[in-house]
Amino acid sequence: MDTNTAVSEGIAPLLNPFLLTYTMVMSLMLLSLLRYANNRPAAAFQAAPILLKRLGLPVPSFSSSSLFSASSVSAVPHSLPSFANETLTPAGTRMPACVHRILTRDEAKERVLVVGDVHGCLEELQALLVKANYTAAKDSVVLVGDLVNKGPLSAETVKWCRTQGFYSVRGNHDDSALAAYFRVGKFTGVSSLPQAYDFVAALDEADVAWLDSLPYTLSIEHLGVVVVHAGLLPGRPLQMQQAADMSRIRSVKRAEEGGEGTWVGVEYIPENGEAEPWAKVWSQEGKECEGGEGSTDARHLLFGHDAKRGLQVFRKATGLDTGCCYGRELTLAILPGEERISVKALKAYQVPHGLKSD
Ligand SMILES: *[C@@H]1O[C@H](CO)[C@@H](O)[C@H](O)[C@H]1NC(C)=O
Ligand SMILES: *[C@@H]1O[C@H](CO)[C@@H](O)[C@H](O)[C@H]1NC(C)=O
Ligand SMILES: [Mn+2]
Repeated sequence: MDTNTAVSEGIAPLLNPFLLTYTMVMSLMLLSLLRYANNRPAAAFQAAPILLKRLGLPVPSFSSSSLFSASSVSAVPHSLPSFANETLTPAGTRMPACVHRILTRDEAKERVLVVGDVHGCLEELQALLVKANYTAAKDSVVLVGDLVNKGPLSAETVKWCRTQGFYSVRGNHDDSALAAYFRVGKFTGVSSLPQAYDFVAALDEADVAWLDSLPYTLSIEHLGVVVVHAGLLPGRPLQMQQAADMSRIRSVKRAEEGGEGTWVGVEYIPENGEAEPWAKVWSQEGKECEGGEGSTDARHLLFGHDAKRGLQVFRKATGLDTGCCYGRELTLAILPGEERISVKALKAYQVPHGLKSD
């Protein structure tokens, strides 16, 4: 057989009118499916068998639910609205679309690893996850916020945590990074940022969008846990908590107004007993800490932000900021259960100076 015959025999089946029509119909169907799937992936796969049936073609046996579990479909995260009605964060950026995120049982993997303040210490974070035998298949990671500033690899930490699909709540430093990026709040009108914020130039749009999406709290309801960066005011329902308290408090003292059992948050650690660790008050027995309907009191809080006090273990709250950026340790809690593990910092990246910026 000569070359020409071989070529024409090879092409001939493609010129068969039935096959041509079939190919065109399939391509058109695929195109419209793709367009549909772009907006509603689950719906497209529910629609697919109907289209196939109409065209008299065999319907594959898989169901849409086996392709898309509840968690992979949820573009809109599970959340609770905030009734504090704030429009701006304490740093002057816009409030996140979702202030109180709920991590559902379907979304959470076998273990949930809750990590203290990373502050750019990416190498220590990776070493800590190795020590915890982290695998993406079995573990969800939730960070207590303050991914950036003080340590060496702020932008890299944001990028890595985002691309790994980690969850995080929002810390005061994450808020500040956004304020620096958008030149709002204390960065309004600033043309060249302070050197400590050089890293924001290395954030791309996806990194910024991810930071902007970070909620102030993340509730893992089936584990009975709420993650927050700094703390919550005792006696106040979750949905009434304010961003400044959630991202900045270390201590609480009795309010002069508002009656018995009303607390105000403060950022400092008092020497003279005029205020107490918020987590200690939160953990006290008794009615004054109960927040009524929608209260988080029955749950255990995991938080960071307070490197000076370091690991804090109270009955209903555990503080995980063990000062990695100051040369101490990075710590994570393994849920469910009580286990915690830590790694030592590779070096002291920063000397603690005052507490306001922890
Ligand atoms: C927030 O808005 C809701 C709905 O308008 C209102 O019921 C609630 O009292 C507001 N909260 C505060 C703290 O003003
Ligand atoms: C990680 O795996 C090693 C080896 O199997 C084991 O000894 C260690 O306890 C595990 N650590 C954690 C935190 O699960
Ligand atoms: Mn902090």
